[in-house]
Amino acid sequence: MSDTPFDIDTLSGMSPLRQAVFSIGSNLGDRLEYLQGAVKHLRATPGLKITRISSVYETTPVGPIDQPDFLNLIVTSDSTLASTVMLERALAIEDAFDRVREFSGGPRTVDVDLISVGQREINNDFLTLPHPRAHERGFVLVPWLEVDPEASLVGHGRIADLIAGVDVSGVHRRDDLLAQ
Ligand code: PH2
Ligand code: MG
Ligand code: MG
Repeated sequence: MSDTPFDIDTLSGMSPLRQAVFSIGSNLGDRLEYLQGAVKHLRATPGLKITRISSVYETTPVGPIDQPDFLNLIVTSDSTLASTVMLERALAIEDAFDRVREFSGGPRTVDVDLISVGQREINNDFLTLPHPRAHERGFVLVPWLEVDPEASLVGHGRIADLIAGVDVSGVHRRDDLLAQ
């Protein structure tokens, strides 16, 4: 064991400082509690510093499955972690909340999605960046625009422009709820 504050594994896993964006959603159980818990775990992640947390939004489920409404929010961060490490962290946070998910796209206690990492474009079996559906999802774009009006999604353009082509009628800000 080293007596320095950094161990060699952490150092060798470092990447340049980049903005990493996460989307968090819940539509089962105490939805706000799950969002808050996921934010807390992201905040406790070494090598990742949260920069903004959006308002909480009540959102109509997107996709073919009939399921309860979601609460969604966006977290932006500055991170030196490799993208795969951030994805593993997101999955570990889901596990920490005993995520329930019967089938893909169905209801879940908590979903932590890695939306984008700087200008990185990746497509492999484990990870696709940017998230392949982020550009067409109001529940991602609306909260993201709120915290970063100048944001853009690599390969797709400015968030502000993407929103113009997306149905955002099911995305409602819940000013009575807060997850920090
Ligand atoms: N997540 C999905 C599918 N549909 N709809 C909303 N409104 N919010 C989500 O987070 C969401 C969804 C799959 O991850
Ligand atoms: Mg998802
Ligand atoms: Mg997911």
